[in-house]
Amino acid sequence: MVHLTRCLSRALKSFPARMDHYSRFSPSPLSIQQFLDFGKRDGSVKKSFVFLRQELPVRIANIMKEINLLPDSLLKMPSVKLVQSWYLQSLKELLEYENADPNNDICENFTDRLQKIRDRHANVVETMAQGVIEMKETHGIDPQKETNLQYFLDRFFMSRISIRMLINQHTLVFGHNLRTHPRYIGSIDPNCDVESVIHDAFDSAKYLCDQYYLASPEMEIKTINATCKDKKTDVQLQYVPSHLYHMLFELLKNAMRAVVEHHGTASIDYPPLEILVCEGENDVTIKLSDKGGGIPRHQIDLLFHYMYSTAPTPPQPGSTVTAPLAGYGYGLPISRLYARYFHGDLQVTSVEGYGTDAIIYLKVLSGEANELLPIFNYATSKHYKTQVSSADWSSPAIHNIAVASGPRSMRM
Ligand code: P4A
Repeated sequence: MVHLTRCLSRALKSFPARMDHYSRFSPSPLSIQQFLDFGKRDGSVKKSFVFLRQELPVRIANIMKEINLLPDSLLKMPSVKLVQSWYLQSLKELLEYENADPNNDICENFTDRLQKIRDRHANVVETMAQGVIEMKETHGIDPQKETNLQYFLDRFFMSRISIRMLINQHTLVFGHNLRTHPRYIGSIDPNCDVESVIHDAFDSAKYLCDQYYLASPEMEIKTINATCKDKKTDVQLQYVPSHLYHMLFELLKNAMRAVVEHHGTASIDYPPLEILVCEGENDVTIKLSDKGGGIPRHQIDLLFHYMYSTAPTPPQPGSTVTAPLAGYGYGLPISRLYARYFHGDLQVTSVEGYGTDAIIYLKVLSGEANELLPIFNYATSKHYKTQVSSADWSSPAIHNIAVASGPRSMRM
């Protein structure tokens, strides 16, 4: 007993050192092609185990280091502490495999462990959002803090997306679970049909919209395969359908809400959502156009701000709350992260008074679709320390600041 306690305390003491060790490695991004190759041909559970027991601690340690750069006012919030404790626990559990012999038993045990880790982190987004709300309520927020928080949350949630991708691939390819989709390699569909994902996301968004407003607009899809000479028009690519679904569901909810609220719930004939799917040589582009009245240009950026989100209270276990159609949740910022994760993008442009276009860009070539991962290094900590300054552009409201005498053109 005394021995065990001593071992444990020694392990805990050396723990920051282990974390430092792993945080000094840069994460290794994989492409969709590499994920596929691994799940199809070279896939051995041992190889995957040996890769993940290094790569998962690297990604976790990198982001844990970055969490430590957050302002104290946020770090002290109970929700943030809880999230930190999950990361710490998961890192500890993964480090148990550091020197393990990659035999069948260990590999099987590792796969089970990954599933437990994934479950532990299921509510990270809601809990982190809660922490931000707690901080806003107790300490308030200034522009500097807000900029840093936006920067952090983008990187933190991107890291989470990437860690879940690794865990999902390993557990789906090598675990015992029944395969729900025979075509899939883990969570990747080698023939992901864009139009059918649009239909799935549309049905779900329409269901919510009908429930909420008792009305909903239709959609019209136009598909162009610009690279095919034989006029084969369906657009397919190697992609993660659940990621695409997430983005489309979010954008369709927004578009439906804008259309119904702009035209009123009494209207019968809403202008349909127009969706263009086009495959070029580089990009698969999906453009959603609605005639929902649009939003002013200065509000576009706000759509992607975590801080403008209202309180999404963490769901109580077992509860079945009906989500509002499109609250200012984290839906859009996280959808953009999904797009950027494999080097695509998500952009929103609007014509105020008319309607909004939202565009998703995806890489056609799975070899170019590399993970985009945050790296913790010196530049990262510098970013958190640098003050936001916009002192070298005029601002409309300030006319009465005394300036040093002398011709303006000579001031540097
Ligand atoms: N007009 N256009 C959009 C919204 C309004 C819009 C809107 C009022 C704003 C916030 C919101 C949902 C809709 C759109 C498509 C988009 C984004 C915004 O992709 O028509 O909730 C976050």
